[in-house]
Amino acid sequence: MPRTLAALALASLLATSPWGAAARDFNAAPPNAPHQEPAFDGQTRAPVIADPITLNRAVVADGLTHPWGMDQLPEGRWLVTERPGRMRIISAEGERSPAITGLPEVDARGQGGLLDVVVREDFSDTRRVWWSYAEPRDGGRTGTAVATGVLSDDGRAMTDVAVIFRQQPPWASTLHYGSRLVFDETGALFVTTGERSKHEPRQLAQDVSTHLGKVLRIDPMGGPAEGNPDIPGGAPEVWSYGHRNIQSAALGPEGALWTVEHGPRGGDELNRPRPGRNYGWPVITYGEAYSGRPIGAGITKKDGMEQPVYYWDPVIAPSGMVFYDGDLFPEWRGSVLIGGLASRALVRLELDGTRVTGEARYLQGMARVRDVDVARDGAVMILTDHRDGALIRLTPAR
Ligand SMILES: [Ca+2]
Repeated sequence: MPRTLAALALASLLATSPWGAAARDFNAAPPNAPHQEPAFDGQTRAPVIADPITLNRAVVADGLTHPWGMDQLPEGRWLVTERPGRMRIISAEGERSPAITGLPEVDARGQGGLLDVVVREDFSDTRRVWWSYAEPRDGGRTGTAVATGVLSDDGRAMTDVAVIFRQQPPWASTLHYGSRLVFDETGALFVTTGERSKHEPRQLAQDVSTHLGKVLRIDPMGGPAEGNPDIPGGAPEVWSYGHRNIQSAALGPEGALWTVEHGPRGGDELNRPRPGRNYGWPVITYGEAYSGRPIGAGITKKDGMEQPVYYWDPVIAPSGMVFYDGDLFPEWRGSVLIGGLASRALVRLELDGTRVTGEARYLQGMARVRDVDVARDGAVMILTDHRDGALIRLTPAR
């Protein structure tokens, strides 16, 4: 098949390219906010891990338009979203289905469009899928939304579609939608959001009655989940607040949610959001505005506001994340893998409990990495964010 031949040709090109080895130089870049002090040792610039591994890369499918999210189906195929509004099934051999019909309209301007997708372990029985997207609202405004539907047996159509969450308030902005979807161990669904970037909605990250700049926790068929924190004046879906734009989220090995959010210039942060806590944006943050001016009062600490587990200055520009627990990279078990957009890298953090003890980067300079996941056989799968984006399978060269 032409598609497969093209993929093989690209795969052999990649296999001879220089991106297989781990990068060693990323901490040489100067910080954007050199006057800021971390709150504790190891909160930023963890030691560079001298990982001797070399990665093999195989392009499973290319020709995807700004792919954003993926999840693996039980029989090994991948559900993949493309930001313009398409969801497809991609086989392990790289065969792409036509776009699945029946999804609601998305607003694909700016950072919007069809975003994350997730299924549960019982997909074979239920064929149920959840996805997030930028939803068009009245007056040119938009908001993050989450829908669920049942995939038809032939994989061509989404049926019984219901919108189960609509971010309030909507805003006339095409930026900072979040939005990752993560099921917790109780079956509740975490939804991460952004604060829509503009100055006025940015302040709503601190307003617990809104859905902007929050981690939300909902019932998978709609409504707030049982067991959410009781926050005075808070919307019932709110789990944590004071976030900027969370595009990375995953359950840790201990069953707790971890997130990485896009910070300002020099302020991306790794958090382990706890119920009812305030993560500070835009009152406290590391980094500075793109103009070089301070954010707010330019402070990085305040009583009642949480410190990130880790932060990056300069930023990595995080996308998807996953905790590695597979067989192909035994040395990586317990690490968190994070896609990097501006950093054009796959980032790996080694952890000791909730402390970061080392950082490694792979594929540095190759491509904007939009999502990362682990296949059932332990291969690391990434999506590259381009007009001609790809699903790429990473294995160790042994
Ligand atoms: Ca923060």
